[in-house]
Amino acid sequence: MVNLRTLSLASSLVLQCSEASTSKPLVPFAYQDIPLGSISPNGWLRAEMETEAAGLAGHLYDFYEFVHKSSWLNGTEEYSGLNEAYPYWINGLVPLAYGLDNQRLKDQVHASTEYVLQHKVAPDGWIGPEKGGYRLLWARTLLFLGWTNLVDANATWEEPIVTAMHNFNKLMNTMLKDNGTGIVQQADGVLDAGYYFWFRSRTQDMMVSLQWLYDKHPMGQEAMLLENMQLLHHYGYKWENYFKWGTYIYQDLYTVPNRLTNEYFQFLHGVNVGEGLKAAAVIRRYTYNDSLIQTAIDGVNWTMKYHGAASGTVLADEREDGVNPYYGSETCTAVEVIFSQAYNYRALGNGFFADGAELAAYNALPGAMTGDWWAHVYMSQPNQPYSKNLSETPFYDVNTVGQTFGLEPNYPCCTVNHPQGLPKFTQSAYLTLGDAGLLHALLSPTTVTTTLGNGAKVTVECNTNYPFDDDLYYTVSSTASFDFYVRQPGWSPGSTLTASDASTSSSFDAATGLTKTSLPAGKSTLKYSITTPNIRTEPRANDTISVFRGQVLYAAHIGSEVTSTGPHNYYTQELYPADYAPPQSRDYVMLNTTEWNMAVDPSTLVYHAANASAADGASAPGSLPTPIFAPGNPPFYMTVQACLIDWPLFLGSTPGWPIPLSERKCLGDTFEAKLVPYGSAELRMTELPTISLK
Ligand SMILES: *[C@@H]1O[C@H](CO)[C@@H](O)[C@H](O)[C@H]1NC(C)=O
Ligand SMILES: *[C@@H]1O[C@H](CO)[C@@H](O)[C@H](O)[C@H]1NC(C)=O
Ligand SMILES: *[C@@H]1O[C@H](CO)[C@@H](O)[C@H](O)[C@H]1NC(C)=O
Ligand SMILES: *[C@@H]1O[C@H](CO)[C@@H](O)[C@H](O)[C@H]1NC(C)=O
Ligand SMILES: *[C@@H]1O[C@H](CO)[C@@H](O)[C@H](O)[C@H]1NC(C)=O
Ligand SMILES: *[C@@H]1O[C@H](CO)[C@@H](O)[C@H](O)[C@H]1NC(C)=O
Ligand SMILES: *[C@@H]1O[C@H](CO)[C@@H](O)[C@H](O)[C@H]1NC(C)=O
Ligand SMILES: *[C@@H]1O[C@H](CO)[C@@H](O)[C@H](O)[C@H]1NC(C)=O
Ligand SMILES: CC(=O)N[C@H]1CO[C@H](CO)[C@@H](O)[C@@H]1O
Repeated sequence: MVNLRTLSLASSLVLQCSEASTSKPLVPFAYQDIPLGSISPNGWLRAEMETEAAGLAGHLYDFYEFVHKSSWLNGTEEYSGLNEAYPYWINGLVPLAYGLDNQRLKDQVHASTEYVLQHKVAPDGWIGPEKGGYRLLWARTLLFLGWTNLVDANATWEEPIVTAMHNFNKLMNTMLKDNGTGIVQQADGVLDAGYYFWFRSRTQDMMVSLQWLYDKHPMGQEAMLLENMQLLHHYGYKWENYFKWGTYIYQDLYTVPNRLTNEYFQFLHGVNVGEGLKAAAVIRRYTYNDSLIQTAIDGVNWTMKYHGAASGTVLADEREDGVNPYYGSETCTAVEVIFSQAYNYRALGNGFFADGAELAAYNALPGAMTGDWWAHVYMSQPNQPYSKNLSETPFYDVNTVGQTFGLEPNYPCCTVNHPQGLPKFTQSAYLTLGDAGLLHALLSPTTVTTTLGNGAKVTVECNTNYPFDDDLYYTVSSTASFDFYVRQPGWSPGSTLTASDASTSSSFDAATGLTKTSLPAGKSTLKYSITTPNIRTEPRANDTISVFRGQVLYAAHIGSEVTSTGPHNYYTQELYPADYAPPQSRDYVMLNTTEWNMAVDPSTLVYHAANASAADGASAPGSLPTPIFAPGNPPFYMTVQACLIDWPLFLGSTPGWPIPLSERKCLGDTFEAKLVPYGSAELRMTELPTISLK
């Protein structure tokens, strides 16, 4: 059944397609990506990713029923009718396996992909199970993000995956033209807003893969790919309309009428927001509408200003609220923010996005994981002085165990979605510019080997303890001359790039924030030093501050008494049978062994780096403890003078708003508090009330 509205929409789309040349390229990325597998982590980042691979992410396929016995594979398990667990897994595991060149994980990726291609592709082009009877497009979105990465990394997969994706694209075209089947309704016209809601907020993530086909493997299908992007946009929720001043809800959501919250809920769900931050940049690629650049900047800027955490993620539990430090943030949101910020940087070239990607990768994500990467929280609170089954939930839509570290606290989506964060960050570390340029975009210890457009075969190895340290050491080899670029973070007042060959000079472009140097064929060594003030504070609500050194957020350390059990079932909250998960999978209770209700005097902050910087003239940094984000491991900390103040609990369960500055007075003696990197602080106070102790 096709109604008139659909027909008129379809005919106008046909008109647009025939007017445009079908092979008109999409708007190019500001900087081009480099295929997965060409960039690998070094130093502390390799240790983190190896810990991830040896932890929960690297063992989900072996035991976790929503992956191991997924209805996408040879099983029947799903945690919801969205059928999204295996697709989330493959989205994260492809870059983890190929980023580390980890054969065990590559074998899992290959075996499961082979299974899906052989058993889960229907004759009409549909891919995946229809458990629950639904044909929801959503889960395919995640599968395709994994698949496109796999094809880029390994050409063996190109033919079967590109074929399946084009066949699916044709089926999706008939579904979408049939009154939005698969996105707003089922084939029989039945609406289930609960399930359909999600994809309508997330269509840009499907467009990313359709654009990949269009750019790299169009097979003459440009017109249909374009029409599908337009139809997805037509039926989807429109982020570019929400990220408009006048519509955008910048207030704390608890202070606006419920009517508004309900009407806009699709734009207020934290994971939706994390994904939607890239929508404007994605849509611009086929609409050629440059006013979407400002929309993308505003969307990120307002989200972080009015609903953001100092750690770089979005406060939303699960709905956005405001900036109260007891509001929580899903681990899923952190990894989606990293992916969207990295995408925006690649698409638009504004360093603001790269800063955001680094901030979330170096703070929000590790702060949500235990050091061994076996347990994660569902909700991270900026002020989280204990992590336990709370007496009352302070969250909008999350239960009392949401901020405990475990296997699947509150809901399993973050169990299967957390793996993508670091691997996708790592694969975005370098980008190319034009035919002869290579850019170190997301500063990190990483090595890239690639061939540039001018034919130069280049390897750049970067050794660094950044973001803990300020020097990046590069060893470069190239078969031809090329231009090497490095990004300067937005908070830095300056940087120097010096080459071993003194005749090589470099120049900084303030508009792009990039320093460029032209390197000859052969070997070069370079040292990039970023001027980093030892202490940078940012004001937060109600006369509180967050403290940074460079890209590292520091939080007041809270001593902990840790106990653990085997994992609990998220739904029944009962313990799983003892043999359900590997013994490393634990659910934790972490209690404060000190008082947390402190105010600090910012003028007394002192930074301490035992022996962080390498000696002058060194060509590599010293090594850091492994894994760097385990509690107590980072050899960097700050001290500050503090005293305890009155600080009421919210609902008797969690620290509430700090009392107003005018009412703050010390309850006892002044003491020295210690601040540690947020990513290593499972228990922490991140938004610190200020007080004058002079
Ligand atoms: C088309 O979808 C809308 C809701 O999106 C629904 O109200 C309408 O009945 C559908 N029409 C047909 C012919 O299926
Ligand atoms: C699926 O599992 C069943 C029972 O465990 C087994 O008999 C069958 O061979 C499996 N099929 C595949 C393709 O792995
Ligand atoms: C590419 O995939 C094929 C098929 O799974 C596999 O045999 C091959 O080892 C993979 N290549 C690499 C470099 O991993
Ligand atoms: C371009 O995008 C802006 C922002 O969403 C919108 O207001 C404007 O109408 C669009 N222009 C065209 C020609 O579609
Ligand atoms: C973000 O918004 C603030 C104003 O609130 C403005 O000063 C700043 O320049 C904006 N950032 C970007 C990257 O546009
Ligand atoms: C958390 O506490 C509630 C009672 O407040 C209880 O029903 C639930 O089982 C507890 N969950 C866990 C995982 O201990
Ligand atoms: C832990 O915090 C609670 C308040 O939430 C406080 O009453 C208690 O004294 C603290 N524990 C210790 C050991 O300081
Ligand atoms: C700190 O010093 C120790 C012992 O001299 C050394 O092994 C380590 O590499 C140094 N760490 C850093 C980060 O320089
Ligand atoms: C107790 C208190 O002063 N709370 C304020 C903290 O800041 C937020 C955001 O500015 C205000 O809405 C609260 O009223």
